Amino acid sequence: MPTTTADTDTAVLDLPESARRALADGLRGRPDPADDIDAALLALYPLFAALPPAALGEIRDFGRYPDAPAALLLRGLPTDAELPPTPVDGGPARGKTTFVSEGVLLGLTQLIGEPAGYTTEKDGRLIHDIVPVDSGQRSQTNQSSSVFLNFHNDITYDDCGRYNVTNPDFLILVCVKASPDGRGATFYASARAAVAALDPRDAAALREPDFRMNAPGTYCREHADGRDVWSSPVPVLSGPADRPEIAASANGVRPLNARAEAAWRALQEVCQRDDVAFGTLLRPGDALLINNRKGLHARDPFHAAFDGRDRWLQRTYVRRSLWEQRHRSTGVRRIHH
Ligand SMILES: O=C(O)CCC(=O)C(=O)O
Repeated sequence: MPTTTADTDTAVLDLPESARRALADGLRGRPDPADDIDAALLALYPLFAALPPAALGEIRDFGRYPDAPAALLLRGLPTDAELPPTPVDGGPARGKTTFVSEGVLLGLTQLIGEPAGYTTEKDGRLIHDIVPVDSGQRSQTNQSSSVFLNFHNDITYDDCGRYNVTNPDFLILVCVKASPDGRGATFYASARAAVAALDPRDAAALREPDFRMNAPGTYCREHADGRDVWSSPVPVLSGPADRPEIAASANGVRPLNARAEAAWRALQEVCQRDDVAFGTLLRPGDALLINNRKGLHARDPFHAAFDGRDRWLQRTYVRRSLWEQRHRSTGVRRIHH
């Protein structure tokens, strides 16, 4: 059974060695799933459905129930025996000859929803390589390394100007390589835990549409000629008091009045508290399942040498259903503008 940390709304689940071995056997020799994503998903389905029932139930619940943990750390997953150098350009690794991490990512994804890609994020790929990039070291993007990546949720900027509707419901991070300097911890602060720690006046102010959110840094750089792209005024918190939804851009939140400014600062402060945020240094064999609506995530700085040994995660964006974003379809299944 998972270890649940009630205050932080997170759970840790260690898979038994027999489950790791079964997945490792099933993933051995598989082709690159990017070659035919639906064929890969189909082949992965029975493999992951054969996980021990307690673990399978926990992962399925994570994807379904409002009262399930907001983040779930799975440990004891199989890893690739040999790895090429960590890519340095934010793109996929050249020379990866086994696809265990990709199989783990997609197999878990399929237990909670559908992998979804966006042309404005990693060129529409379904598997994202999260690696430090020299030119983005200090940016508020997943390419950064030398700065704290602020508490945020992942936004897929919607040209229709709708801020939150088509964001991923979940993201999954699989660790391929940990940072050699032992830093780069990932954090998750659930909205529920944050609200419980906030002054009620600040929580109320965060529910007002008094904030503008910047589009993701990669969107601004690659799709808006380096300009910021501010949303219309939106709230940070929404939904029922006992199950709030939260949204905040890593690349900038602009409070529109003094009350909103104070509340935004208070939120940043409580997210730094150990009793609010869950922190983990991801290692190979770990996968962190993140509910992108129930909470915000962040990452500590780490040293990047761009020498092929740097920290390397892989990520998928997961939608419960692809239906609500059909207006963004590129015509290629799963890929959206
Ligand atoms: O690198 C990490 O641990 C977090 C990555 C992240 O913030 C993201 O993928 O949005």
